[in-house]
Amino acid sequence: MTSGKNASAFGKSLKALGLSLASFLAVAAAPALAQDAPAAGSYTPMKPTEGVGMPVPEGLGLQDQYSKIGEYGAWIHNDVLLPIITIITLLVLILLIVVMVRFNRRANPVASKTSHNTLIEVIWTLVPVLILIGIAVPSIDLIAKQYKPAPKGALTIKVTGNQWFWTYGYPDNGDFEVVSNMLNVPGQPTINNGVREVGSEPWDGPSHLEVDNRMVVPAGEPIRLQITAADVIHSFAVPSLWFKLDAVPGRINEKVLMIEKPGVYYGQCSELCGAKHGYMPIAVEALPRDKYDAWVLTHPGAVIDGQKPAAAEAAAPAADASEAPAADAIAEAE
Ligand SMILES: [Cu+2]
Repeated sequence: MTSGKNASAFGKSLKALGLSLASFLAVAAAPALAQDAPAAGSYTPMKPTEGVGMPVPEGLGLQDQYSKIGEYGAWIHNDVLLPIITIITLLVLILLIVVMVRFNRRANPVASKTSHNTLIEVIWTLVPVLILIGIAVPSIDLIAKQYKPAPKGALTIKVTGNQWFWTYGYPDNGDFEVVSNMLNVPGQPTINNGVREVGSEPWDGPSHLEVDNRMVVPAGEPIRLQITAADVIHSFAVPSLWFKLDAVPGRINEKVLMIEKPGVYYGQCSELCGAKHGYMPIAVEALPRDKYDAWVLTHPGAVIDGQKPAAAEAAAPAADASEAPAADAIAEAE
């Protein structure tokens, strides 16, 4: 009995010792883990969705748009310009056919001597003027919206075009830099410094568009892209994000990039920049803020700007309202 009691007491104290040892280890390990965390964020590249942010076989027209400005631009193209140009083209074609059939020398031997008609002259002056005004109003509005500066708290990313790859700098996240090369195409010579063949990882997108290191950005918040070039003129262009801006050596061009939902969006250099101009694709991976921060932390020396997530939440509805300045929304959130 006694020995049993002693044994259970011994067991209890051993258990207590074990518990305290475990809690001691946990406490000791916690700061170490917390310290390790910034250097060891986690990131697995996102698998692109077929047909999203990339060209499709036999595709006609604009790619589907994944930014507010892109949706607006696509609307102007598809619902304003295309119908107008179709109607005008058909009208001119019909008029030509009517003239050829009804007013040729055989069908109409005695030509009319009419040389002026005030009503018709007013109509064919006024109608084109009205059409041009109808095109100008949304077009100028679109240009103005495209070049609206980024709100004050927006994340800045530096894009540099090089012969023939892109580098992406993250000054707000500790100023690390990502070098982005096209992946090798199986059976073809290595074009750039691509480290592996396209298709060798499950998240690889189309060949000639996929890169070794993507430009990772947060989705749903305005990003200030500052674009320049190191050697010759390049152009940073992603069709599904309605984004194209020249990269000019010695000069910084700036434009807001705002991607509505997470995904991978592909583009290419769009300025003839030398022999391998066709082999410097752009892959933009938009991630939710928390996943973006985790990606940032995979880089040595990376820092997270704690205010940025709040800015993101505040900026998203402001961007929806399109007229509401996002900077004010960010200031309010702060
Ligand atoms: Cu280029």
